[in-house]
Formats: sequence, structure tokens, C-alpha cells
Amino acid sequence: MEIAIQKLKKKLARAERVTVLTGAGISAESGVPTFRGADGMWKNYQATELATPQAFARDPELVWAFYNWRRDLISKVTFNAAHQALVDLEDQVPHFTLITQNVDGLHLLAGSRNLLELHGDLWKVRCTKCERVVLDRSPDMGTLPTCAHCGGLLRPHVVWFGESLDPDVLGSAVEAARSSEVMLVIGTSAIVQPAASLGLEAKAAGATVAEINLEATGQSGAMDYAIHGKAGDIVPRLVGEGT
Ligand code: BJW
Ligand code: ZN
Repeated sequence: MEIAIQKLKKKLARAERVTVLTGAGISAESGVPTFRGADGMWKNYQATELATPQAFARDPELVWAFYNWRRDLISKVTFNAAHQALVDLEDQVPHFTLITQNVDGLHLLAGSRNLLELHGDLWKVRCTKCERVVLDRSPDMGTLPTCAHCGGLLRPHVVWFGESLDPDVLGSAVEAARSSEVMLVIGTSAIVQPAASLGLEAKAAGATVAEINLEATGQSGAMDYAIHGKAGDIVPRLVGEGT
């Protein structure tokens, strides 16, 4: 692993175009639960069961309770060493794109600039009637929040299963992946499409691709480097001075 870290660090230091894809694992050390595994449980529900339009149609109060719980939790935490290291990397690389599946806002809080939020933003709400999107950082939006403009039911401005990603955001992400020399895939189970394909697209286009994850994923074998450990330990070592 030490050799892989040193080799990858050298490649990163020389690269003109670097793209990074992050998932819930990068925020785990900040205290934000991931989606899958034991960590992804909320009361008796799997987090992924609540992040669907069907769940919201069936029981919007339950889905809002889940999102209010996450808003409250995330409002109390901050970015960690891995988020910070990606800001430092952005400062060093001429063409840097950070693609995140996370909706927690911690990359922005850390100071990342060229950021593509594939699955939306927990701190924005959207009216289900007039489609207006509003930024609202209240930790608790109430039981069934309504639109100040038309009175329609508000929903989180995030992408649920079966919903399309913003085509402009996705297009930019695919372009950044395909044009990168080095791509890092950090803290994602690499299960959810289309995000999960981005690292493989970069690889197919000739990039050096590295996974940084606590454990092996279904994509580890396709990577040039699969480095297993905590993002908060590994990412700063890839970017920082020294070893
Ligand atoms: C650490 C760590 C530490 C922990 N350090 N690492 C092709 C084939 C099959 C199905 C589909 C397909 N194309 C589309 C689909 C359907 C579906 C899909 O992918 N389903 C799969 C489950 C099979 N995709 C969609 O529906 C997408 N829409 C779409 O494609 O529209 C067109 C279309 C529709 C239908 C059919 C075909 C086309 C939309 C996906 C939206 C995902 N939304 C969510 C919720 C967002 C809002 C919210 O946050 O509330 O996004 S679900 C959830 O999963 C969330 C995440 O962003 C996403 C990914 O999770 P992530 O980040 O990977 O987290 P985990 O928990 O899974 O993994 C954490 C990892 O971290 C683990 O590996 C740990 O080991 C690691 N780790 N601590 C380093 N300290
Ligand atoms: Zn409205």
C-alpha cells in the first residue's frame, strides 16, 4: 500500500487534469452516516428505502422526518482532513474537477470550487407544484413544509432513485472523467448509476484510476490502484508534502 500511495502521489503531482469522484465514505469521519451497511439504518428503515419518490408519495411526513434528522445532524458537523486535502489538490492542479454524490455540502464548506453535485443539495428545497428551488438551511423544516410562493408541498432538492440527474451536471461530470489524466474514486460503494460508471469511463479513456475506500468494492479489480483505508488518512498523504 505504501508503494501505491507514493506512485499515485507522484502521478498526481505531475498531472494537468485531475478528476475526483466522492461518495458518502468521505464524510463518514465527519460523523455523517453512509447509506449502505449497518450505518445506513434510520430507525427501522434502510436509508435507501426512504430516498425514493415512491416513499415520498406514500408517506411524505416520514420522508421529511428522515431529511430533518439528516439536516440536524449535518448542521452540527464539519468537513474533515479528506475534504481539506481535495481543496489543497485543487490549488495545485491546473484543471481540477470534483464530482460528488453527496448532498451534505461539506465540500463547499471546506472551500472546493469546481464542484459538481450529482445528487443535488440537502440545503435546497423544491416545490412539487411550481418547481421553484429555494436555499433553506433550517435544521428542521417542520412536518410538511410548504412553498411560500404557491403553497405546494416542498421536497428536498435531491435526486432519488428512478429520477434523472441534471443533464448539464451529468454531462460536465462525464466530460471531466473522460478528459482526466488521473481520477480518484473516494468513499463510494460504486453501486449507484450513473455515478458508478464515471471511474470506469475515465479508465476506458486512458486515465490512471485509483479507488480509496475502507474496503474493496466491485470495481477494485478494474482500478490501477485500490488503496484501502480511511479517506481522512489516505487522501492527505496523496496530496501533502513529505510521505
Ligand atoms: C469509506 C469510509 C472512510 C465508509 N473512508 N471510505 C443501470 C443499471 C442498473 C440500475 C440503474 C442503471 N442506471 C440507473 C439505474 C437505477 C438507479 C441505480 O443505480 N440503482 C442501483 C442501486 C442498481 N439509478 C438511478 O435511479 C439514478 N437515476 C437515473 O439513472 O435516472 C435514469 C434512469 C432511471 C431508472 C432506470 C434507468 C435510468 C438516480 C440515483 C440517485 C441516488 N440517490 C441517492 C440519494 C440522494 C439524496 C440523499 O442523499 O438523500 O444518492 S441514493 C444514495 O446512494 C445517495 C448516494 O449519493 C448514492 C451512492 O452512495 P455512496 O456514496 O456510494 O454511499 P454508500 O453508503 O453506498 O457507500 C459508502 C462507501 O464508503 C462504502 O464503500 C464504504 O466502504 C466507504 N467508506 N467509511 C473511505 N472513512
Ligand atoms: Zn410553489
